[in-house]
Order: sequence, then C-alpha cells, then structure tokens
Amino acid sequence: PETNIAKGGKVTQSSLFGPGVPERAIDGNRASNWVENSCTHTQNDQNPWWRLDLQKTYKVNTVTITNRKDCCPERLNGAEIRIGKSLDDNGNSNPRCAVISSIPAGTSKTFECKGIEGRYVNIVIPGRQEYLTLCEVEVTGQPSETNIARGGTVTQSSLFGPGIPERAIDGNRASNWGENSCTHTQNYQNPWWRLDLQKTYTVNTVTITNRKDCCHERLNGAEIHIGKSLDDNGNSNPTCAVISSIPAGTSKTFECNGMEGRYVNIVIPGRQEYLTLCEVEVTGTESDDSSEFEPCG
Ligand SMILES: [Ca+2]
Ligand SMILES: [Ca+2]
Repeated sequence: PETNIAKGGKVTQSSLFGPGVPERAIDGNRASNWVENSCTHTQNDQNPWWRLDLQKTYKVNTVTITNRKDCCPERLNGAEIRIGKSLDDNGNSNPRCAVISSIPAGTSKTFECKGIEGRYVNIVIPGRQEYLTLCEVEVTGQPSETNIARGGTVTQSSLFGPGIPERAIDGNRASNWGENSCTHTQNYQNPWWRLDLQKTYTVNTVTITNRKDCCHERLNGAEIHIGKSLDDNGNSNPTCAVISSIPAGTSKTFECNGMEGRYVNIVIPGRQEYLTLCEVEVTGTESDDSSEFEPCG
C-alpha cells in the first residue's frame, strides 16, 4: 500500500469541542467511536473546517476519510475536500477534489484526487452551521518537484544576438532558435551560463533542454557545477555531471544527489564554442545551512 503522507503533517481546525483535537485525524487509528479518543470535533461552527499541512507540495492521489460510528454520520454530508497551495480563506478556497455525499457510520471512503497539487488538504462543510468530526484522514501522493530555477537570476559569459541568459529559465522548452526561447553566447573559449538561486539549496536534479534546429553537438562535454563560490565565475564549484550529449530538441535530467549550492553553472571547458541552452530546470529544497551567518570567533 502507498505511504500515508498525512502522518507527517501538521493539523488545525476551525474550533475545538471537548478533547476532539485535530491531531486525532492523523493518529494512525481509524477507531470511530467517540469514546475511543481518536476522532476530531469542532464546535457547531458556520462552515467548520479541518486543515492538514503536508509541509511541502505534493501531487495528491487519494484522500481516505473515516466517519464517526456511534453518532451523527450525516453531519459529514456535503463536506468538501479542498487541495492547494493557498491559505486564503484558511485554504478552503483551494481547488476541490471531491464533495462527500455521505460516508456510512464507522466506515472509510477513498476519494481520487488525480494528482491535484498542493501543500494543504482541507475538509470543510460549506454553507451551514455544523459540527465537523473526522475519525481519520489518510492521504497518498508524491512530492511535487517545483522548478526552483524560475525564481533565480541569470548571467552568461557573452551574448550572441538576442540569446539572453533569461531564455533558459523562461519556463519554455521550445528548442528551435526562431522560437526565441534559447540562450546563445559568442564563440569564445570556455563559454558559461550561471543561475543564481538567491539562497542556498540542496539540489536534486538539473534538467537541460538542447537546441533542435542546429548544432546540438555544441553541448557535448559541457559540465554542470553547483556550489556557493563565485571564484572563476562559479565554474570551479563541485561538478554534478559532465554532459556527454543530449539529442537535438530533447531534455535530459542529471541527478545531483543533494549537492549544496546557490550557483548552478553550465560551462563548456577546454575549447572555443558557442553555448546555447533552451531550458534549464532545477529541483531541490532550501538548505538549512546557516554557516554564512555564524559570528566570527
Ligand atoms: Ca483517528
Ligand atoms: Ca526556454
């Protein structure tokens, strides 16, 4: 069975009735009689809600909800499952995965969310005053890989025509030069392109899209460097990968296994060449490393 990602999350709800804390819905226990101390309970709120914070963004496949057995299963009728990245309206306005028509007393029902992306999973009863009780909420899904390159700034060793470095992080893999989405340097020794992520990340992958209409072999032998230094324009940082070749117009992903750095460089070492990149995508997580802020002595 797929891992229940709800168990690693944090929870809150619109209000509290008795001992029905929101954590009871992610305690790993489907016990559905109130006295078993494993069901949540809000006050009789207008639009009561419960929210799970998955701590990072996931593509959510399923949400399984266990309803109370000893009383009042109809209270959950009409509740909605909302999934998304926003906390506007406490997260209750995020995209809707499902409307719960009803769940029989003491049973569990699974809703398919088809990969809706989000960090927050809300259960909300809209449009009426009600108690919200959840005996268990289980969630499955995969971490969603955000392209952190899009938030960065870029520069390169030189400029040929309109091939500015920003074209490699414009979110477009279009790979024909005429589509205005590929970078281009002059034909100089050791051409390079650099992405500044603005802060330190542990980098998981770098995905590079090569040009289609011409000259894909120019990228052969290019290197991906990742690190915190700007010495040699960042081209001396540790190496993630050497690109043997990327077929024309295709994208190739390189695993960097959590290398730490703020700068991601693509450099063609040891020869005179044009450097063209149609897209560079990077995944990773913000690093906890705070060494640069430690006081001296
Ligand atoms: Ca429970
Ligand atoms: Ca592009």
